[in-house]
Amino acid sequence: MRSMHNQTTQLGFAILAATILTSPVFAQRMDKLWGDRTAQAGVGPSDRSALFRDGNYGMFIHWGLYSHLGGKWKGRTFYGIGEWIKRQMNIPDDEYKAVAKEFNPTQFNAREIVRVAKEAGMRWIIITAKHHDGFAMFKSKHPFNIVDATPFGRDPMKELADACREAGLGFGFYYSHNQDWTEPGGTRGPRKNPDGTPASFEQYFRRKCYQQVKEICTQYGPLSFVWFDTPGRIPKKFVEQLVKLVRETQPQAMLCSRVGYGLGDYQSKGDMEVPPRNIEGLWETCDTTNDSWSYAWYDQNWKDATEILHRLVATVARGGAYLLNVGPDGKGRIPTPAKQYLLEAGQWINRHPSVIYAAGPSPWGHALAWGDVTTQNDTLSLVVFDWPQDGRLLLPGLKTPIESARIVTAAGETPVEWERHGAWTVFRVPCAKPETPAAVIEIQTEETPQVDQTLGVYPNTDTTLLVEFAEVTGAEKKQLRWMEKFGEWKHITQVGQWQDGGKAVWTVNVAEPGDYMVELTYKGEGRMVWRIETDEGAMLQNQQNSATVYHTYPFGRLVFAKPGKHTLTVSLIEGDREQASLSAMCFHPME
Ligand code: FHN
Repeated sequence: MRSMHNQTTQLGFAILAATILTSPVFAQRMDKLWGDRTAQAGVGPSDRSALFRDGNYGMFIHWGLYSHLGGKWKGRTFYGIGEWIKRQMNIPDDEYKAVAKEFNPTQFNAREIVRVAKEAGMRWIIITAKHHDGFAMFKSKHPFNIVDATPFGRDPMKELADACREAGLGFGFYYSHNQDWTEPGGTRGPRKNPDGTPASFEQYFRRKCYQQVKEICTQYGPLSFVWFDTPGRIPKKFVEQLVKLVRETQPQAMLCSRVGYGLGDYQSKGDMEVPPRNIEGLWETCDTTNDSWSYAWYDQNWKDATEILHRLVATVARGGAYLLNVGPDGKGRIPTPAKQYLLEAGQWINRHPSVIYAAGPSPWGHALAWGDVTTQNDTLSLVVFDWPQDGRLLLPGLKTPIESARIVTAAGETPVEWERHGAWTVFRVPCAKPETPAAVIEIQTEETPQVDQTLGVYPNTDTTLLVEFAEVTGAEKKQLRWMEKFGEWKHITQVGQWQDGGKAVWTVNVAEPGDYMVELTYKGEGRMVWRIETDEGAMLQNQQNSATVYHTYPFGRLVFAKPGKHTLTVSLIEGDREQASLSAMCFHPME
């Protein structure tokens, strides 16, 4: 199982391909590309947002001419998100366009894709109608399209739209409105027309973008979404025209914030970003089943069912919707491992629909050590991935009286006893995990659940304290993101720029006194001495080496003498203060 905690640890072992990709400048550039990530307010409950708000889980599909290349050009592999192969491998326009003559996805089966999405528990599909390469996967007046330029000759978007409708799934299009690498005037496209005259963005917009958006909005029946991407520096007037067009032709369609200028209906987070704390309003995280969005022959870094569910549940618990991508290959088939893990996850969702659909966010505001919590009115669903071995599931901070508690499995419901110990509720559970990948305990509270959100330190489960939740003085708390190949973004909150006396302070609620092995996750340069102190006077100081990637280092044993609220302070005593970047502290209860 690859929990998100483990993933963070694993980041430490990854090799950074190019330091430029980690630079803040590059990350800022992505901010520009993803655009103003605010969204329009005022979408009410009975309107077009209903599917998005209640469905919480959709399928994203990146499929295009690049899928035929599958990450390989003239015998060389591009190790990055596959749909960028044209640009990253500098494939000349005429050679790229000629690929269309070989693109014949005869195994494409819209009904099969819809079956997978439906059985996976997804409530809508959004597919790339045109990506940055400029190739239209639908019948268009522009000749560079799948119906007119390939031997395939079918309109797969029509087939998929119909299949979704038939199966009762929402359907939407991704459209790259700003970048078009093969159309004169498109961003990053040719600067000149074939006759040598200069090409303008306005020209690209009028002749291709606007016309094609009209086509996708009028040829495929009602759409639930129009998902524009990478607005970059597109002038506002063009975005306004697209928004007007979508509103007029597809009044039920939701627009994501990547249309630009805050004109979307909901916020789209950064690629592959599951936020650590709850976010208000309508928002989505788009993620992918492996590293690439589109099919790449070498990419076997699949998320298994556990990881898919972990990320889905975490997103829903933070208040968002999860849009999970698959990249069908050049023949039109979803890769088998993606299918298998999605369907496995779907079986679990099918057993626990109320954990996902129309579920509210966790009153804790963040993940808990063993998993996460979603809600339906006064019912809390505790989704337990890391099942405690000692028959006690500990829940910190629930202030509202509990009416009933039960373990819910496919076989039925088993009542659970509980006791209150200070701010903690201890549920008496079987030592064996009742269900995999996650067990669900449903708690009915007597009234709307009220919670003290203080982070818990658990006596029977490892606890990771992210710096996201620390008060920081004399150092800088900042979100970092980077990619290790190209386009597969990693996100972390870290504390850097340590001044003398700088510190990160967590307030925690310790369930039981005891001994804990403490680890720190950080990166930097050379040896570093860190100090960890508690408000009880316990202190741990130790030296460890560092690396240019995040790595988790053991620091030693720390003792809590009394249960209850404590503060934990981490400071850098010696080491390169500029380079030191702390991301988390972890507590392992000692036997
Ligand atoms: O550049 C694209 C990328 O290829 C992919 O489509 C993702 C999906 O969110 N959007 C852009 C980068 O953010």
